[in-house]
Amino acid sequence: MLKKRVNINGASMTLVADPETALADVLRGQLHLTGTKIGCGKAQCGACSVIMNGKVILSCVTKMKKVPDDAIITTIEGIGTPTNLHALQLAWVKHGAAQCGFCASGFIVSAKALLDENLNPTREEVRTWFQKHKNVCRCTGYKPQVDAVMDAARLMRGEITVADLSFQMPADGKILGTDYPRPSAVGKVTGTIDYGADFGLKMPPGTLQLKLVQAQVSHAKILSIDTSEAEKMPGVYKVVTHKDVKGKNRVNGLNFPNNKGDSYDRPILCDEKVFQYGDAIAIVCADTEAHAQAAVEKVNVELEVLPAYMSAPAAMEPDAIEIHPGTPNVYFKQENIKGEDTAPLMEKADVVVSMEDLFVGRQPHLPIEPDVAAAYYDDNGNLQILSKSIGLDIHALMIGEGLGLEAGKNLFLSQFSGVGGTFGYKFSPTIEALVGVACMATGRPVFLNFNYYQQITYTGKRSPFFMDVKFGANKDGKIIALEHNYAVDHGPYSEFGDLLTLRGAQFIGAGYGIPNIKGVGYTVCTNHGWGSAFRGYGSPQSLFASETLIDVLAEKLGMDPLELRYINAYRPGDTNPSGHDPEVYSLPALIDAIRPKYQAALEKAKALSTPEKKRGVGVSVGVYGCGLDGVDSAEVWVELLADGRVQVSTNWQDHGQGADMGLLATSHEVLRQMGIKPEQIKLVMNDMNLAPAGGPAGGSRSQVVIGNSAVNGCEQLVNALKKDDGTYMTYDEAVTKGIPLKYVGKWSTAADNCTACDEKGQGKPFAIYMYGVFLAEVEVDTKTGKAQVAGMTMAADVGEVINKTVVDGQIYGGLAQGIGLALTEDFEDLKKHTSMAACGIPYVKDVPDNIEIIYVNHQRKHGPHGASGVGELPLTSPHAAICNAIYNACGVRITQLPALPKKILAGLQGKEIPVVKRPIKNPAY
Ligand code: MCN
Ligand code: FES
Ligand code: FES
Repeated sequence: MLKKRVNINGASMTLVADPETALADVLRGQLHLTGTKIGCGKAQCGACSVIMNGKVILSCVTKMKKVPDDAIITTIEGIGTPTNLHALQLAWVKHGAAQCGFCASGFIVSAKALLDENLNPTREEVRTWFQKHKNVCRCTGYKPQVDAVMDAARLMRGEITVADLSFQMPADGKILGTDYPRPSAVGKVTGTIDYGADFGLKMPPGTLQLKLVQAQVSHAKILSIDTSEAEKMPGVYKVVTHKDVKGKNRVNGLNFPNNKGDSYDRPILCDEKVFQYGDAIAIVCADTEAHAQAAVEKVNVELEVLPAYMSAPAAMEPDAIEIHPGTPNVYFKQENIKGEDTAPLMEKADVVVSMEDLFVGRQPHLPIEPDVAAAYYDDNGNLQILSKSIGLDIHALMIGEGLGLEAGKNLFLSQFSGVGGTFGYKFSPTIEALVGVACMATGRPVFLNFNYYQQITYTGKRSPFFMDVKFGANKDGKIIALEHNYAVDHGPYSEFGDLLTLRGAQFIGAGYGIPNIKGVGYTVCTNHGWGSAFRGYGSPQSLFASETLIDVLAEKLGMDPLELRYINAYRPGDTNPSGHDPEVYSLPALIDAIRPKYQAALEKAKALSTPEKKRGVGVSVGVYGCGLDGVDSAEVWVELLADGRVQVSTNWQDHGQGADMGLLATSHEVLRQMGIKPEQIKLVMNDMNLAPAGGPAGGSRSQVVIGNSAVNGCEQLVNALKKDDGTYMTYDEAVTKGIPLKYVGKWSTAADNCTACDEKGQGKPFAIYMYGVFLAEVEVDTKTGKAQVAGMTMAADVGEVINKTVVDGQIYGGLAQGIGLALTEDFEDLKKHTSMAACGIPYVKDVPDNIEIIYVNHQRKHGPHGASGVGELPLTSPHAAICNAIYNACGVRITQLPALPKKILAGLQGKEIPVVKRPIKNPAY
C-alpha cells in the first residue's frame, strides 16, 4: 500500500491505495466518484478521462504508483453539478451530445482541458483533440460533441448567453418537434446517473461478486467439471454449475413453429457441450472480484474438443456434424415468392445483372459500456434482476423456464438507471440468467460486470449474410424481376434466427416496385459468436446486396445510379417485397431532395480527384419497418396524481436512443390540451415491478407502437376529465365525481391489419416503414488503399419528428456506425478482434464533420402524431453508398465487407480480391 496526498476536485486528502491499482478504480471504488467510467479498460476509449496536473490522462491505465504526490486531479464531479452546470455540460445537453451518456464524463473532462488551453478552438482543433485523447462515442457520430464544445467556448468567451443554450419554451407550450432536452440529460452530463457498474459499487454489504469460467474453445463435449479446488480458494462462497440450476437450464429462443432449431438450444450454464468460444460453464461467487477471478483459474473442466464450424459455408458441408445433435445445421428456410415465375422473365429481360456471395459480416456492437447485471431477492421472495436489457418482459419470459421461475410472478427485471448503449445486442438476454442462477444458488445479492474482452467475445453479433442476387430489367431501367439466394450464419443459438432470415425476404430489393421475386434464404447454425439483433437487423445485409447490384445495373444500362433508383422507387400501385402497399411513397421526394447535393458532390469529386487521392460519390436507398413483425402491441398506464401531475408508465427501454424524451413529448402533445406542462409529467419506466410491458426497444418500433399506446392512454384521461365548458377537472373534482384516475393505453398493429409473413414471405408485417436516401463522398488513397469518408448526406422520412435533437442524433450516430460497417468493423478473428480498436470502432477522425440531414416529412396515418420510427434507418444502407462511392472513385468493387485498405489496394493493383464463397447454395432441407 502507498500513502499519497492528492487534491481531488479542490479537496485535499490523503489516500492509502495499492500502488498497482488504477486511479480509475480508486476514484470509483474508494472515493465513490463514479462519474468517471470504465469502458475498454485499455486506453482506447477515453471514458475514464480525468485531468491530472493540467493534462488529460486515462485513469484506467494510470496506476496509483504513477500518480505524483500532491497531484491535482479534476473529475467530472469537479466540473459542474446538476444545479450548477458548467458551460460544457449545458452545451452537451443542448446538442444532445449525451445519448446513452456513457462517454459523456470522459468527453467533457477532456474538452475542459482543451478549453483551459485554448478558449477559441476551430472545429478541426476540437476533433484533433478528441482523436489525440482517444475519446470515443458509439452513439452520436461526434458532430454533437464538436457542436457542444464550440458553443461552450462561445459562452465562456461571452459571445452568447446561458439562455442561448437553454430550452426556450414556445408560446404555445408545444414541445413536439423541438430541441427540448431529454429528461436524463443532466444526470448523464454530470456523471450522477448510475450505470450498472456504479450500481454494483453501491450494493449492500454481503453482495457476492461473480466471475465466469468460460470456454476457451468453440466446440466441445464437456466430460467433467471439477469445482473442488476452486471452492477452497480464499473468499469463495460457492462455485455454481449447471447442477445448481433449478429450472430447465435453457433460454427459450421463442422460435417460429416451422423452425427445425430447438427453442431450447442455448444453455444458461453449459452442461453437455460448449457451442461457442466464451460459453459460460461455471460461476464463481466470492467476496471480492479478485478472489472470484483467482478461483476461476482453479475450476477444472475436461473437454473433448470437436470440429468447430466458424462460418455458414463450413457448417453447410455435408460431412459437418450437427452442432446441436438431432437438429440439422441448416435449420430454417424462408422463401420470397411474389408475382410471376422469374425464370422466363430473366430470359426476356433486356438486361440481366447478377452477383454472388455479397457479404456483410459479423459487425460487433461495441457499446462503450460493457455488459453488466445484478440480482437479489426482494422481501417477497421474488427474484429481481437489473441489467441493460432492452426487452424486460420478453427476457423474463425467455429465461424464466430455465431458472424455474415465472415472469411477473416471482421473477422481475428492470433496467439500471443508466444504460451505456446496446445497439441491439441486448435484444437477446445475455447475463441476466447467469446472475439469476447465482442469486438463487447462494441466496445472496450478486453482481457481475464484464470486462471489455468479455463484452466483445461473449455477447451476440450481427449475423453474417452471404447473398446471391440477380436483377432482370427493361432497357428503360425498370426492374421486372429479382432472384436471390442467401445463407445466414447465426452462430450456435437459434433464438431469432428465423426472424432475421425473414428480414432478407422482406428487404432484399426493398424500396423498389419489383413485381416478380423468387428468393430463398437459409439459417445456418455455426460455432462462431451467436447472432443477436444489431441496429438495422437484416436490412444492412439485405440492402447491401440490392444496393450494390443496382449500381452494377446502372452501369450496364449506362444510366445514372440515382436516376435508376428514381425510376424504380415505390410509386402508387407498387408493392414491397412482402407484397403489400407502402404506407407512404416518399422515396421519389427523398431522391428529389438529395439530387442537387448529389450533383454538387459529383462536381466536387471531379475537381478534387488526383491520381494519389481519388474522390468518388455513391448513393443508396434505405428502408426498414417499425415493429416486431405481424401483430405488435404495447401498454401504457396514464394516471392523474393528487398533486395535479400525470404519471405515464411503461417499459420503453432506453439504450440511449431517448425513450424518456419520446414518451414525454408524445404524451405531452396530448396532455397539454388540459394545461399539463412537461415538468408535470412523471415518467415511470423500465421496471417490471412498476410499469406495464411496452415490448422490446428493437425494430425501431417504440415510437410507433408504444407512442400510439401513450397517445391512447393520454386521450382517455383527457376525454374523461373534459368538462362541458371545455375546461378540465382537477384531481379533487375527478375524485368527487368518481371519475377513474388511471387509464390503460393500448395500441396494436392489428389496427392496420398487419399479419405475419407466410412461407412465401408475403404478408403485411409492418404498419409503418422508414425511408431514406444516402449520399457518400469518399476519398481513396491509391498508395495505401485506404478509403476515407469525406462527407455524408442523408435525406430521411421518419414522418413527424417528435424531438429534433434526438432524431438528428439518431441519424448522425447511425451513419457513423455505417462508416464502421463499411470500412473497418469486424469480429471474425477470435484472436485479433479482441479490443474496441482492433474491432475497428470509428474514432472521431474516421467520421466526417461534414454530415447533413434533409428531412422530408410524410405524415403517417397510423403513427403517433404522424411519426414513424428512426433508430435503425440510418444504418440500413449507408455502407452500400460508401462502397458505391469507392467504386466511383477508383473502379474497385467491394463485395465483402469491411472494405479494408488491403482489399481496395489489391483491386487497384488489378489483383483478385480474396472472398469467402459458398460452395453449397441450396442445401438439403
Ligand atoms: N423519435 C422521434 N421522432 C420520430 C421517431 C423517433 O423523436 N419520428 C425518437 C424516439 O422518441 C426515440 C428515438 O427517436 O427516442 C428512437 O425511436 P424508435 O425509432 O422508435 O426506436 P426505439 O425507441 O424502439 O429504439 C430502438 C432503436 C434500435 S432498434 C436500436 S438497435 C438502437 C436505436 O434505436 N440502439 C441505440 N438507437 C440507439 N441509440 C443509442 N444511442 N444507443 C443505442 O443502443
Ligand atoms: Fe480508460 Fe477506455 S480508455 S476505460
Ligand atoms: Fe457516447 Fe453513448 S453517448 S457512447
